[in-house]
Order: sequence, then structure tokens, then C-alpha cells
Amino acid sequence: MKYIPLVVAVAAGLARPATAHYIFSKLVLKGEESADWQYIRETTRRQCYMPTKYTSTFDNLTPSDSDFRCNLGSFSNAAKTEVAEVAAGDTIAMKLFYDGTIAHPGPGQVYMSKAPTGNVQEYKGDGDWFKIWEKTLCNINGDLTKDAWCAYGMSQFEFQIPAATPAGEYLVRAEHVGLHGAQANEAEFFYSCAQIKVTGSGTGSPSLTYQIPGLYNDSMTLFNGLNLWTDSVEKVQLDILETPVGDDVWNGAGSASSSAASSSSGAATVAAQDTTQGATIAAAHGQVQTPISTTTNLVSQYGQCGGLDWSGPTECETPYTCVQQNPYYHQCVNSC
Ligand SMILES: *[C@@H]1O[C@H](CO)[C@@H](O)[C@H](O)[C@H]1NC(C)=O
Ligand SMILES: [Cu+2]
Repeated sequence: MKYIPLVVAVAAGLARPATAHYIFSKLVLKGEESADWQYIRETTRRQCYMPTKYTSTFDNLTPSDSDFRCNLGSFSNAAKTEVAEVAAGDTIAMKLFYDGTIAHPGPGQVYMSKAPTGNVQEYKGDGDWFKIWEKTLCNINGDLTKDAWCAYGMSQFEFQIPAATPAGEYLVRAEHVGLHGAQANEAEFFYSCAQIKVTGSGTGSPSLTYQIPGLYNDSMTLFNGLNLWTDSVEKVQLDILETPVGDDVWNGAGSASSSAASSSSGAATVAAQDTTQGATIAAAHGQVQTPISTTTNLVSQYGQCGGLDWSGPTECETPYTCVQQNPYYHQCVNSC
């Protein structure tokens, strides 16, 4: 059985706490970072980086809502968000707020949707979406709860706008899904949308499109039922293939490239559920009260700074401050 301790020891002093959660706020064009929310629609959430979930929600938002397109309230900021000009075929990146890095295990993907009126600043994202980038498992011998996932530790998603993308204005939606709570229907979705104007003479047409909401649901085992601590890599690969995460990306050419790890034939081995590990990771997100560690002077990988039964550090390094998420979990956060 795979086992990974939830906590990491900090020998002396407090390492700079990374925020547990994250959101894409900057566009990187020709290697230059934009300002936060210059080209990416800002959400109106009180804490912009909190995930969207099916259960134990923040701000009542779920992946079944219209605001799952570009995050809560972000359409109200569409008109004041600039539109970045990008030539079809160019590589750009969407970068996380405040030097954040992806600290949760799971896949990352980028979707695009064309503004039908030609003006993305008035587009709600209710049209068709297609997928242009996908990162799932890169290291199947790695730790499924961490570095087995390509996106783990990334601070930005770098991707090419397919050369065949027709000119026009588009929403570009980058998304990372943390699967560490999927055993309890608590997959965490982190996403936001950039506004871009694609130039060039592309004439491609994506073959596979999606609606948002509708893209995902919690009947999908990947988001509800998967257990990264006990499931085999083969099982995870099969769960990926049953969702749009496992679909081929549109690369603009006639043929699409498959980026999902290929599934093995034969029955997947489903390990027995280890509810202890599931409970422990849930505790880090404050869902159940379980002692995180019996050892003192440890800091959790989630930047925890307090809560019932918490015996670790209770202060955060500036500019982070300790915010009570719930009685069981206080987190080092920085303002949006
Ligand atoms: C969830 O999505 C799958 C795949 O699109 C679909 O077959 C299924 O009917 C959906 N389930 C619900 C409850 O919406
Ligand atoms: Cu989280």
C-alpha cells in the first residue's frame, strides 16, 4: 500500500508557507508576465483561490453551476478585463496568483471557447468548449498522492494555441483538479479564464466539444470515489478515461494527440478502501476532526496554522496571515 505522511518536518524555524490553494491570475505572453487579473477575469469570491467542490462548498459554488465556466462572479469583471492578442500557434502560459504552486495531486487541462459575437468581453461562456492541453500522469511509478501527476509543483500551465485555431476572440480556461479528497466527493477544482484575441488564418474545427456546466459530474469516479491512497495506477487511468480529462486534446490538425496515460487492458485492481488515510487528508481540509500528527513542531503541507487539535505553528510568515477556515482548520493565506 502506498503511504505518505501528511506532515513534513520543519527542522528549525518556519519554512515560507505556500498557500494550500491557488488560482490562475496572470497571463504570460512572450515570456512576460501580465499583472494579476489584467487578462484573466477576476472572481468575486472573498478568497479567490478557494476550490470549487461538489460538497462542503465555498460560496455555495459547485461544478454544476454556470459560474463553473470562469469562476464565481467573474463575468461581472469581463468588460474591464483586457483582451490579449495572440497569434495562432503561439505558446502562452497562465500563471498562479502570488507565486503559488500546485500543491495537490491531479490533472491539469486548458479549454477554449470562441465568443460568437466576436467580443469576448461580453461572452458568458455558454457556447462550445474544446480542450487544447492536458496533463495527467507523468510518472506512473511516482507517488499518486504527489509527483506522479505532471502538474504537481507547477506554477503555471504553458500551452500552445493550436495553429489551426480560427481568428477571433476566445475564453481560455485553465483548470487544475485536486483529487486528494475524491474518496469523499471532495475533488477540488481551481480554474479561471483569460480573454484572448487569436490572429492568423486558421481554419481548423475542433471535433470534440463540451458545455460548461455539463463537462463533469459527480457520478464520475475520478471526482467521486477515487482514492489516491489505495487505488492502483491502472484504476486511476481507467477513471481518467471515463471523463473529458481522458479525451484527446484538439491540436488543430486532422488528428488529435492522446495525452492521457493509456489504459491497460484487463481488470483494474481495486485496493480495499483505506478510510484512515482518507480521513487524514480530509482533516487537512477541516472536514473531520482527526489528529494530524502526534508529533509536535510539524507543519502540514497545506500551510495549516491552527484549529482544534492543532499543535503546530500558529503564525504565518508575512504577507501571509492565518485565517480560520473552520474550527478544525486555519490556513496561511494572502489576500487576493
Ligand atoms: C455524468 O456524465 C456522464 C458522461 O458525460 C453521463 O453519461 C452521465 O449521464 C452523467 N451523470 C449525471 C448524473 O449527470
Ligand atoms: Cu485543497
